[in-house]
Amino acid sequence: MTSSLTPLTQLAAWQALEAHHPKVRNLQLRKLFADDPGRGERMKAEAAGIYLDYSKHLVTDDTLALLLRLAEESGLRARIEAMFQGQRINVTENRAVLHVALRAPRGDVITVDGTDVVPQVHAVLDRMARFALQVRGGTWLGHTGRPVRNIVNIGIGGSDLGPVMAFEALRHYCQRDLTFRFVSNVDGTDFQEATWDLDPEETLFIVSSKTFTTLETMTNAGTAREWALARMKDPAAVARHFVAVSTNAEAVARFGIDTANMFEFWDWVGGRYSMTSAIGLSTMVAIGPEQFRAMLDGFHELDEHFRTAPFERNLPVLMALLAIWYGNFAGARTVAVLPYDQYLKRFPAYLQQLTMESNGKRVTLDGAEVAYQTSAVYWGEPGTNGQHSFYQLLHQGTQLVPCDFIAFGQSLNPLGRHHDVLMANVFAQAEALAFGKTANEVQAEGVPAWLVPHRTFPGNRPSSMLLLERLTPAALGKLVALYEHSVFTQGTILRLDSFDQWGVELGKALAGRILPELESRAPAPAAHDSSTNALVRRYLAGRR
Ligand code: G6Q
Repeated sequence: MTSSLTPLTQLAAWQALEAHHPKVRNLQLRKLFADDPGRGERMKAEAAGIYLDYSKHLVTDDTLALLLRLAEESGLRARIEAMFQGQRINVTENRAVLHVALRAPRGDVITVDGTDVVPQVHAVLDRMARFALQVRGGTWLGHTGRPVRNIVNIGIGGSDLGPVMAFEALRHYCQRDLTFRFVSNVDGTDFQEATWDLDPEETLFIVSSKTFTTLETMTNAGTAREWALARMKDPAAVARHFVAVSTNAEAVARFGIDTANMFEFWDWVGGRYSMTSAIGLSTMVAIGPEQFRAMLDGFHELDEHFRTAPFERNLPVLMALLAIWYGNFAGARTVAVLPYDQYLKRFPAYLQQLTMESNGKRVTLDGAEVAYQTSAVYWGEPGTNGQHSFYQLLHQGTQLVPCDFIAFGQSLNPLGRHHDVLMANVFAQAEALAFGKTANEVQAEGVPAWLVPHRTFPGNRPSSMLLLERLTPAALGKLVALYEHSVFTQGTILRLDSFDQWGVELGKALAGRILPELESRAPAPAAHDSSTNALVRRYLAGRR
């Protein structure tokens, strides 16, 4: 590292990138491809079964060389090692960051404060597997002796988005005679709609909460207990119908869940990095322990790639460097994530938390205000649906939106011509974005002059293409790990603590102050600003 004291924007590589930008600001993808017929073959990287085509980006070999220098000057290599070695790199919470230990094979050694955590990880995985097999085999009986058939995960944020995304992504591998539901929102509608058709005697709740204090989760868990006991009457039923995933055994016991039915994890697992911990219990019940282990192996393969591959062939590093290029040098503010696989319909929502809660920060690790862009806004929808909605803006709007296309060579549901149609579309979209259609080309088709501007596509719109063979549990693991490490790389270069989330606290605290006013039906005069006071009064008037 040049020096952690040298501000990022003063690093030689950063300054070189600034000097380089004017030289490439007018790059044209059409020309780049015409001048270099091998570009599409050359600008690719492949590892762990993921093929990344980054040739349709507005960069030259020089741009990439400078970005790679930036990674070196930012001390990325040392920081990766610090993470893998269990150092407390989450400085504002004084914690190690070891989601990589959750997928380390048995026998690996990863220590936190002198203790090897890998045996603990596998002990919990083994307990999860025993439990999952009981539920899947119909031998986990409810209080009235009937097998559990419905599994409801209650959790929010990191304790929901991973499980629900993984369930949707891996539906193909799920045991179909079990029903899975996910309740996260404190809006009672979420609980009501998730449970209205379920029989409490056959329903098991997994209360997933690292802290076991989260308002939404505890409110939903309390409602679930009432719902179950309204039918079964006997408080002893809680032991058969509730299990917990948490780091807080005391609070779990206080809730009435037998701690023998608690699956633990550790403070070195961040919420949004927790889907491979016991937070993945619903996933394991859904797909079975063997497939869950295959998913962990996929994560691990990508972890090892990230740790060992040279940066110029390192997929997460390349993706992160491109993100930094667009956010800080090319003026992009958002990234569209466009999976061409219906099973990945919740993947963009999952990535929103991973990316924006990690790097949506405005101060560096040492508290100094940043003088550059941090995280982009991530958003997206599966293709081809998005094509009939917001792609208009991607093709002809005024904003630069780099796109991540994700596609699979083989379909899990090979029906007729569907998959070829799907893949033709994903390739075509990347092609259309990059190369567009000129006014001359439009004119040549006989389009009347007045319509030509409307039908012209400027092109030159960048995208990455991530191609994988098949959406298996392992492939999902690789894909998630790819983004996790890209986020970490961006956070490292941008000098952020990618593992805290202080930005969620203020709203929580203010809600805690407003709630008593709402529940007591008594607005506290002048408790807030005039707008909030008026809103509280109006709401309470409506309640009467
Ligand atoms: C994620 C965040 C956050 C967290 C939820 C739920 O990184 O920490 O989304 O996962 O607030 O917290 P609990 O698991 O403690 O209920």
